[in-house]
Amino acid sequence: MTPPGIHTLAIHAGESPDPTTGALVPPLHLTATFHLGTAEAGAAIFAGEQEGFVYSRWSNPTVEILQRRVAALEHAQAALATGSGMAAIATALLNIVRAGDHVVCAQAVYPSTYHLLDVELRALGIATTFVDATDWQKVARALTPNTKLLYLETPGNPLLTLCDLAALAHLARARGIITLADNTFATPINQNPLDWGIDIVVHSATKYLCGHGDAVGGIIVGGADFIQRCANEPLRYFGGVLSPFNAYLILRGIQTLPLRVERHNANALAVARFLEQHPQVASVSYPGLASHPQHALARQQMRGFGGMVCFELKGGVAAGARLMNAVKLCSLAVSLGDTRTLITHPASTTHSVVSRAQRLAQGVTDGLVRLSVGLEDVEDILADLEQGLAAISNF
Ligand code: LCS
Repeated sequence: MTPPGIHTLAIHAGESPDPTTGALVPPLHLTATFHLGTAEAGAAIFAGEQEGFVYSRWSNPTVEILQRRVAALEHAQAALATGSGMAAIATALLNIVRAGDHVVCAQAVYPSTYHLLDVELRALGIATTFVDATDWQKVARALTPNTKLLYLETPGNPLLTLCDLAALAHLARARGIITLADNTFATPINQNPLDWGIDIVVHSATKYLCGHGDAVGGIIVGGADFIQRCANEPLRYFGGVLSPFNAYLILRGIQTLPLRVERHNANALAVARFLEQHPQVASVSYPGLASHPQHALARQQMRGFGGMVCFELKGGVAAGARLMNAVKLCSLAVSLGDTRTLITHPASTTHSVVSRAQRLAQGVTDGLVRLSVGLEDVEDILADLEQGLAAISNF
């Protein structure tokens, strides 16, 4: 039998009708604890001799359906849901590195990830070297005998630079180094890092997986042993678990993920093309544009180019502020992957947690604007940007 298609998996993977009621929609199990049955059954569950739910910090049936579904979409053996994208990243990291270990991380990653490695984990004795991971030779030069992990994000937040997943996975594997890729921007619809040899994938499920901007969550996917250890050690004891309620919302959102991503891809390409020819715009970054320096790599490792677009206004930071105050349909808000089009100015928001020097080294200039292109009619998005850009020159 041919394997199910992506829309079928997004709707059905990991679920079956509820055995007690027949409910077709996975029930929301809002319970902290579970009846253990008998003293003997409870002891057997605790001893690991029998399967069973005990406590929702350990596992929860609604959360487990989400985990099975994302594992299927990412072509992975297993997945583990967490309370946020940062909890997914922290849990995965704490399952890999110990004091004395070294991490090599792509320079262009979500700034809170940068901070987690650069400040929080450094304080625990874990050193990180940040490199331009668009160039595999720079990555190779940064590896040391105690490098345990190569951390990647592709496309990177917010500049949309890419890492060559196959080349970097090959480089790391030859040296026994674990590879991890944050696939939040691409989604499993546009890219499956495990298929290119990456060991572990993380997502902020807050974004496209949920898709409606109403829940914070995260997920780690990878091999069954790795995921089991994440569940039994860092997640259980540091405690960054996902609420069953948020798992329910994210599961609901995932059913339309392939449909939504298709439209995010189409709307973002149209917006990128519009911006590229606009006289107020100095440059546009979108992996789907021929002008993107890694467009060939994008075509090779991605099936679609995503909903995120970045651009630099000729008028710099002042023009950016005017644009953000002039737009009406686009919402001035952080986060991404929502149905709504969101517009941000990274220098004053997401990237304010890193120093200006680090921000500039990452290529995040003062006048950079980031768009999470939503699912509205593209004509309406373009009209709003047009009038917003006109307001800059009319100032
Ligand atoms: N990874 C990436 C690529 C992200 O963009 C974010 C959040 C995270 C991980 C963390 O996920 P969270 O804990 O928020 O679920 N990115 C945000 C952004 O660009 N604006 O606001 C949040």
